[in-house]
Amino acid sequence: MAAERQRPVKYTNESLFTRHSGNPILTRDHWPYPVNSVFNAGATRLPDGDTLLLCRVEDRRGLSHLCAARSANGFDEWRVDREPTLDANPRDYPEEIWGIEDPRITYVPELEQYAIAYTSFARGGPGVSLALTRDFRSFERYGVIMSPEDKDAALLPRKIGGFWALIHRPMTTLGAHMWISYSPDLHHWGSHKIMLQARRGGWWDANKIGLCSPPIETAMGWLVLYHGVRQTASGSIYRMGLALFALDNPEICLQRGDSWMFGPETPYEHGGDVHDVVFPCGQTIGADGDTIHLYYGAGDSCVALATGSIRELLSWLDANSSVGDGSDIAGRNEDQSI
Ligand code: BMA
Repeated sequence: MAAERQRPVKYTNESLFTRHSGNPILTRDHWPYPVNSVFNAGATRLPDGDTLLLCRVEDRRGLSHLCAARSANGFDEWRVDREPTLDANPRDYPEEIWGIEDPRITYVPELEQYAIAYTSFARGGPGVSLALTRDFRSFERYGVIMSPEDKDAALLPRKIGGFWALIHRPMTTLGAHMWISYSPDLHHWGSHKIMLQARRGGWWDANKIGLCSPPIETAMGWLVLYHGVRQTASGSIYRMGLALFALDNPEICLQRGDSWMFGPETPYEHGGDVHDVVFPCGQTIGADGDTIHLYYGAGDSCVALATGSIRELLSWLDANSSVGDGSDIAGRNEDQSI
C-alpha cells in the first residue's frame, strides 16, 4: 500500500478567497422573464471593459439555456438580456434536447473570438459542445465535440505543440477524472490523456473531480481550479481545489493542493435547489494582473462572487501541495493504494 504523506495545512480557506459582501450577486429575481434558477456562469471581460457573465438559467420545465448579464464593475447593476442569449436548438442539435448547461468561456487571441465549451444534455447523457462568438449575440456552433458522458470542459487560449487543447471530464470505467485532448481544427479531437485523477478513499476529492473555470496562464504554469465531489450520508459536497500544470505540456502536473481551498460555508451555498455546492465556471483577472474575481454557482440557485490573488494561490500551492513527497501528484498512486 502506498504511504499517504500529508503536510500541515498552513493557510485557511478564508484567507484565499473573500466573498463579496453583496452576495449572491445574481438571482432569478434579476431575470426579465420567469425562471427557476440562475447559476454556474462563464465569465469574461469585454473590449469595452464590461464584465459579461454567461449564466446557466434553468426554466420551470427543469431545462437549461444560457443568458448573458453585463455589468461595468462586475459586482452589480447587471443588464440581463431580455431573452435567452444561447438557447438549446434540439432541431439542428439533437444532443441539446434536454438543454445546455455550465458554459466555460475562453478568449482565443489567434481566432479573435471567444470559445464557449458547454454541456449539451440528451438521452445519451451530458456531452461537451462548442460554440464560437465575437460578440455574444451571434454564435457559430460546432456541435458535440466530446460524446457522452462528458462535461466540465474548457479550451486553452492558445495551441499547445501546434494543436488546440481541451480539458474535459469523461466518465469512463476508470472513473471520473480530468482529461486533456487535442485538435488541429476544433472539430476533430484525439490524443486523449488523463491529466488529473480523482483521489481515492477518504480524500475530499475522492472518486469524482472536474474542471472549474478555464485554466489561468501564469509564469509558473497553468493554474487550474477544479472541483472535488465528496459523497456523504446527506448527499454530495462540491468543493474547490488547486493544481498547477506545465506551460508547454499541461499533461504534467507540477503541484496539487492537498486540501480544498474553497467550499460551502454560507446559507446561499448550503441551501438552494442542491445543497452544499460551490461551482465556479468563470473568472476575470483585474488590471493588476493578480486579482481574480471568481464567479460561482451557489446551491444550483444563484451566482456569487469571491475575490482572491493569483500570487497567493501559487504560494498556497507551494506550501500545501504533495509535490516532492514521493507520491504521484496526479493521483495515480492513490489508485494503487486501494
Ligand atoms: C454537476 C453539474 C453542475 C451542478 C452540480 C451540482 O454534476 O451538473 O451543473 O451544479 O452537479 O448539482
